[in-house]
Amino acid sequence: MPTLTHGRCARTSMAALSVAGLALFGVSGSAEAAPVPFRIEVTFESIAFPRLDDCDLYSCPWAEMYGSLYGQTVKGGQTLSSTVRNIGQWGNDCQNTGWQDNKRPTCPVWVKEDGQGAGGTYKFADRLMCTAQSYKACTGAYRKANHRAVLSVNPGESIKVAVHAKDLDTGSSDDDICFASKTIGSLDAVKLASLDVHDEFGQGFNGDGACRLRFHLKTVGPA
Ligand SMILES: [Ca+2]
Ligand SMILES: [Ca+2]
Repeated sequence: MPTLTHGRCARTSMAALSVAGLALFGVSGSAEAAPVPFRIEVTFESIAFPRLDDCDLYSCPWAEMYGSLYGQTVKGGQTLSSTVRNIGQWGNDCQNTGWQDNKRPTCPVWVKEDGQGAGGTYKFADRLMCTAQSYKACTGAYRKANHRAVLSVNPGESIKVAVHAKDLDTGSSDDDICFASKTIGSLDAVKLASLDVHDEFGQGFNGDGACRLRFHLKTVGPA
């Protein structure tokens, strides 16, 4: 592609040079200086809850979770692009389901603290999630293996992976059980060309939950 572009500019320059040679060099130069974006695949791998507490009078190491996962490009404190995966549906109070169930994808999902019954590490590939542009509404159907998203990232930008998950409560407002993010970057062209990063982040115990989320960033090509 660079060769074709350059060739096209070269042919144009032969025709236009006699009219406005210096101006043409200016246009050609700015085109070549434009940053080259890279395609970076974000994989939301898993979430675990080292601690959950959903009771007032005695320990209840579980929660009825719903929430959103975010893969974003950011620069200078501004979010440039955002792709979202929703688990359950914010504001939808209905009977919870199991992590791998195919029923009631818009309802909260039952999660347990590490080491409690079926609790442990929950893989996002196994959970019905919908693609979205915000936590508010899906833009696609709920499906499993919907845990990857591709971002277009320019040199100088950073990649932010974030999660906001809540525990549904009746009789009181819902609790944050995983509200955290991690930013990788800024990333230059050399790093973006061969990015392959496994990382994790989470939330310390806030009285309702503590969490740990694992993710993977990998270059899959030029944009
Ligand atoms: Ca609660
Ligand atoms: Ca609850």
